[in-house]
Amino acid sequence: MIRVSAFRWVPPFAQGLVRDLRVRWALEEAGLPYEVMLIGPDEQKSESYRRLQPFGQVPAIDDDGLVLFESCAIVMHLGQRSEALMPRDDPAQARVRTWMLAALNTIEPPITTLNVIDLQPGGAPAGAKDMRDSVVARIGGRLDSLAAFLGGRENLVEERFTAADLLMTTVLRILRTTDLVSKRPTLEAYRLRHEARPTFQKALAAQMATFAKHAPPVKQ
Ligand SMILES: N[C@@H](CCC(=O)N[C@@H](CS)C(=O)NCC(=O)O)C(=O)O
Repeated sequence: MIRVSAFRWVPPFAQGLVRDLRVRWALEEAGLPYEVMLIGPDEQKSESYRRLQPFGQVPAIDDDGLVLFESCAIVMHLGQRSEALMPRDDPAQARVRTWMLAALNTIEPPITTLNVIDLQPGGAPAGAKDMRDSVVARIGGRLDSLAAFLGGRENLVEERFTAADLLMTTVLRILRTTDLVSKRPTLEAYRLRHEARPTFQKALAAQMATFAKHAPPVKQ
């Protein structure tokens, strides 16, 4: 049975975005049975968890002794096991891998930079405005290119849902507190279409239910 690591609880700004969602969603698409291994700050630092994920992050998986981390590597591994995520022929698989990496290496990095600026404790420092504007412009350029590539297509590769759409959708979601995706109708429709998949809804509901169950008591 595949075991996936996930956080017991994260603050609301991160709920629904934590990267174990990618793996849960892929497992739901593949129809593979799995169990979730919940961790918190203490386990993150522990030697036993670092053997699964050297940086103490989530997600990691243990697939009957095969230990993997990095959400992209995990979803690629699951793609090898299920045609629901990856077509079986080599050229099509190569195209899917290309777009998986484009999602995480080309689209996601400037979005991560924006998050670092916006999530500074106490808000972004005054001097960060120019840098923020330039990061937003970079994200906008990448999103325009993505929208141009998609044009009227529903999916990135092979005119069917693949692991490339799965990762790209989870990356676009990160921008939910901005209008960067919502003001681009092609991308907004793409995101909403894939988020409407029952497999995504099931994975998201499971992640959110865990956070609700382990929410810290509200201070009076
Ligand atoms: N590149 C890694 C990034 C993993 C990552 O950033 N995980 C976050 C949660 S979404 C985490 O564990 N953060 C806690 C930390 O970095 O200590 C992947 O895609 O798996």
